[in-house]
Amino acid sequence: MELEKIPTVPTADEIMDRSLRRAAKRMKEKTNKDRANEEFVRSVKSAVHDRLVAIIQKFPVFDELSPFYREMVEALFGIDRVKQSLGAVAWAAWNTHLVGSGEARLVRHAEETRIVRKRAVARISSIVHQIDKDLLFLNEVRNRLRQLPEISDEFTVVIAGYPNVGKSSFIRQVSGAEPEIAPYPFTTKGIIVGHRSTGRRRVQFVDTPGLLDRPMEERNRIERQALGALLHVADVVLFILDPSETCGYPLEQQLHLLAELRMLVKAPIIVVQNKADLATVPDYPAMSTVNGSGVGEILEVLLREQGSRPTRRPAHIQPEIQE
Ligand SMILES: Nc1nc2c(ncn2[C@@H]2O[C@H](COP(=O)(O)OP(=O)(O)OP(=O)(O)O)[C@@H](O)[C@H]2O)c(=O)[nH]1
Ligand SMILES: [Mg+2]
Repeated sequence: MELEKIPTVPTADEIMDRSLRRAAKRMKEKTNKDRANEEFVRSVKSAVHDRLVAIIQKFPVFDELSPFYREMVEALFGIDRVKQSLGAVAWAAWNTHLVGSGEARLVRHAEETRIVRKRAVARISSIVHQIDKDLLFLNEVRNRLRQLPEISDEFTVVIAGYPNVGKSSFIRQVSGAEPEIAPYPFTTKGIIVGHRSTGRRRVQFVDTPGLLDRPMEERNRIERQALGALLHVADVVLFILDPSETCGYPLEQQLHLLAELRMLVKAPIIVVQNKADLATVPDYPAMSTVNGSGVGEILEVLLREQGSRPTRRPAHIQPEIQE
């Protein structure tokens, strides 16, 4: 996946150190002292400029990402904020080029070429250090985007519900995924993917962070990742209720969230109540991921949907715009 290939974003100091080292090597090749100083400035300018441009080029074009991954970047960092930092890097590359080229011309005619050389390096270094925060931020983005799971075009079950209802416990039971399970909300903070083979086909299970029943604008970055998966990669949704309310949230709120998702999500939603070892309500099939009761039956219901779904494209490929 493209997002895995973004290389480390260097800090301002790293960019300067490397560029100066490269320039020093080049400088040694010149016997004339003035020529050597000019070569040094040109070399620093090019090295810094090229490194900055490379950073921008290695980031994906966000508008070309699939809706799911675009939604993930938006949820985690905000696409505009990332674009702003990339814009700052472009600004620094352009200014390095301008300042460096201007100073290199001055070196040639200067009385004291060494002084001009030092001034040129100081000016370029100042430009690069002005974007140090952007470079650090972009490296943070890079590190996080690399961890995003690969979503394939296999039949995909997205598991959703309130926090702490047993979503991760379910995916652990039915697939190879091993998410953390804990008796408090928001244990799962990102999207987790697991697989299960049924005959010749594989099913992809996507565990999501818990969602709260609240207005969209109040939802945090963790919840918005869950929505991204529900909206963009689900062939079918398994919505888990916890009627025992040991999750810490009333059943009524959980049902409100279900009603909202029914309006938002295009994929069919299958509802199940978990923690049947503690409590059950009428109307929904029941299971317990603790003692395993009902889990097999729910799995069968989910897999029945598999035959009726067309295969999707991989989530990292932008669908063509329909005329
Ligand atoms: N009694 C009982 N407890 C369960 C059952 N399933 C899960 N639990 C417990 O409920 C708690 C939450 O389980 P998780 O699987 O982490 O829940 P989650 O929905 O993934 O939680 P978040 O990631 O925080 O949204 C854990 O303490 C589990 O042991 C069940 O069927 N019965
Ligand atoms: Mg979880």
